[in-house]
Amino acid sequence: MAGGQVRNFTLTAAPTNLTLGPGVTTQGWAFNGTVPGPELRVRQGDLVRVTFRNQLPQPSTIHWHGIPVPNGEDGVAGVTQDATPSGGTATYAFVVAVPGTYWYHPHQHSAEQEDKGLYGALIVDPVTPGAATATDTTIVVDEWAIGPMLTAPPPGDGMDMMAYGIDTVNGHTGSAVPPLRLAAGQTARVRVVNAGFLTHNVHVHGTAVRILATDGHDVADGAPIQAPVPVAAGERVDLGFTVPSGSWSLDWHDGTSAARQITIPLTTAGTGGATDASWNGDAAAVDLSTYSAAAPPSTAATATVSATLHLNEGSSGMSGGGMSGMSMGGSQFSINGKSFPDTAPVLVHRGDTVELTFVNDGKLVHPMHLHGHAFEPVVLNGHPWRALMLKDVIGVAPHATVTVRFVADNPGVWMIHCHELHHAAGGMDTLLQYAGSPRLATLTGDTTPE
Ligand SMILES: [Cu+2]
Repeated sequence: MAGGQVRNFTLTAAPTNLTLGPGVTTQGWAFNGTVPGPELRVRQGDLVRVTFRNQLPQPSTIHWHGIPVPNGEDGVAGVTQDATPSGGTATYAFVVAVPGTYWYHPHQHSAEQEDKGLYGALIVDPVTPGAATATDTTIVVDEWAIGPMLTAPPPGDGMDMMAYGIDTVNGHTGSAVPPLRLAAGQTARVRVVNAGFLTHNVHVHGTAVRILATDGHDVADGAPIQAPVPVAAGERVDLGFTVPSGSWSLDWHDGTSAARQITIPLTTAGTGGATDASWNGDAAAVDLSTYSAAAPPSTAATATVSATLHLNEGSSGMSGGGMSGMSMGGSQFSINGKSFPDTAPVLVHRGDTVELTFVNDGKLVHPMHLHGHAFEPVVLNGHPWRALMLKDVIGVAPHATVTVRFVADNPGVWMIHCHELHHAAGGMDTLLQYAGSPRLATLTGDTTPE
């Protein structure tokens, strides 16, 4: 790898008055005064050194989502570090070995802290550039619960999530969403980061797109598609397309009316900048497991460790209760019948080929995230996954069974959790534990990674 540079950044987390759109204001929390926080743009091989200044009224951390950092830099309160106290400062340092689209957010009280606006993109450019793209745009999508009725994040999905009535892209909603100005015939790359709790299906009207990368990792020679592309909570998808002339736009089809607020007009230079006003909130999204790409799935060695994780709403002793009647802070989300921290860890040795099978026994989508590693989805509901994709989040639909595979090559103690962070806060978390790796921090006092 080419010699890297040392890249220094300072991220200050503090309460911030936010204006998301005309008349839409909220008291949020932000990095360096903006939502999203500053985009950290670095090059493969760089040493990234971040000074974190915590001016929040509570302890916090920063997690580098998708980057295979050394365990001690992972930013998980109570697992890899003690949270940085209010008024305190911490330093993170890690080499970015893998190019792609990543992001950062707290991992202490994250259902609350990330929800208030603490997130930003971390883009790693490759040492050897691929095909040139004329434009490279990052879009971070999120939902907001704004209104006099709500004083805290709601505990679940369904009715509770109806409180999330405002959607934003890059911190803007409605008429405050700026148009993307592109030239017809240009090759465009759009990096979509989902910092919210819901799956959002992104759709570029007026042209076919290719999936260039999932969760930072290139997808080789993917087929062009017209349908919306699903992006689960915590997930990233890079889309590539040739900018058409005429009317078009980028919008979202995820079954919520709030998605209407974040249509991005795409203004083609020289054509007067018409936008596509059509909107079909019910358009079906492409099934990523059937996406075709030139590179075949890997035929990795047989797993040396296999674990099955049954995901459910309601832990043992609470089954049959459904969502109603469950209270915030209880153990309403489970893995194999237990809620974190009582869940059983997945035990591995360095060099193991690990297969995790997620079985969704519940009624809600669970976007499952693994820290410190990228995995390859290999089987969905008994059928082989068609295209080779490396990912760190996978949306597991109700009643679905998904098997993912990875090599245990980054020793430590790592979170495996649902990235619908209300579910994580309710206990849908466990640990990937390497033999011989010390756990660097413990859950004490106010510490909670979710
Ligand atoms: Cu979940």
